[in-house]
Amino acid sequence: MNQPAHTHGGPPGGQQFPEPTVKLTEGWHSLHMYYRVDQAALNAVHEHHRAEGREQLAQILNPERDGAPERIQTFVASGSKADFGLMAMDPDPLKLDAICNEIRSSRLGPALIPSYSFVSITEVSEYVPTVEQYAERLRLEGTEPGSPAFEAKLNAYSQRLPMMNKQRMYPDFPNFPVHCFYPMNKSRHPHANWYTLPFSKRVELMAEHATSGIKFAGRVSQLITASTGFDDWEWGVTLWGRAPEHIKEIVYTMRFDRASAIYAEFGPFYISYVMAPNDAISHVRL
Ligand code: 76R
Repeated sequence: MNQPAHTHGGPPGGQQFPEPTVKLTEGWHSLHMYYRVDQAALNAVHEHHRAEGREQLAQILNPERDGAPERIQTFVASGSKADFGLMAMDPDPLKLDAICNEIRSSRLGPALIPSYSFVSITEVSEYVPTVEQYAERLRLEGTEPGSPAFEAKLNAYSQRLPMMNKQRMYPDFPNFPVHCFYPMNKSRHPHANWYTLPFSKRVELMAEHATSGIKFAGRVSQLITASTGFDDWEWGVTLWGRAPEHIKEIVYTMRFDRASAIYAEFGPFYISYVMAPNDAISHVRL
């Protein structure tokens, strides 16, 4: 009796659940959108509506505007899959969804055809070692517990970990001009089923993966967002490169990690160049 509304659906016995919400308890929603320009539809937009539409689009994509999502970045996409794209993150998924609706209902909307989208959320992977697991890893690698080297490495890791996890959950976008996106799965093939491997084996393979990835520090910045239950693939891989060749090199190199060589399946690759909204709008000749 007198059950408060927020216990709806809870088991008998009055167990308390948090208020239902579309926001994440921790982390951000993420949206990647790619658009193609329909030139015939663009030609049909009246000239002064077109100028107004450009302004509307620049404003929608402006990271500084009132009500902007926590993160938003615009890029121009190479090749025929898309003309331009955006990536946005926020605690509120409806704020991200609103961007698509604002673009569609703008003066240029009829000419901007979504050609690809990817919906995901941030996460700290279960394979990111805790400080205790990192100590164990050092020990297994032959660093003597209690030695100065051991203490220094462990200390550095425990200093770094909170910042690295913050960057995974609430990422800052790096100031790199090359943007690469692709979705991926870990395979469930009968002869290469990631999901039937014991956790200890997956940890070992992911540690090898991290060791090969870390060599690209300063040249490539990676963001892995999780999409199981949210989109058709299990993860979205976003890479930002200081220069384009690093993207090719990292994707090629990491294919030799056993975690990728044996278990990774990839979707389409999008390569784009980051631009301020107005520059992107001019570049694609809207
Ligand atoms: O610091 C750490 O120990 C974190 C280690 C780490 C994890 C847990 C890590 C490091 N990754 C992790 C998780 Mn990654 N990553 C990819 C791809 O193209 C391919 O072959 C695969 C796409 C790249 C390029 C890449 C880069 N990583 C993951 C996961 C989630 C797995 C899960 O949770 O089940 C995926 C799908 C994935 C895929 N990874 C790194 C990199 C790089 C460059 C690093 C080292 C740099 C860093 O730690 O910031």
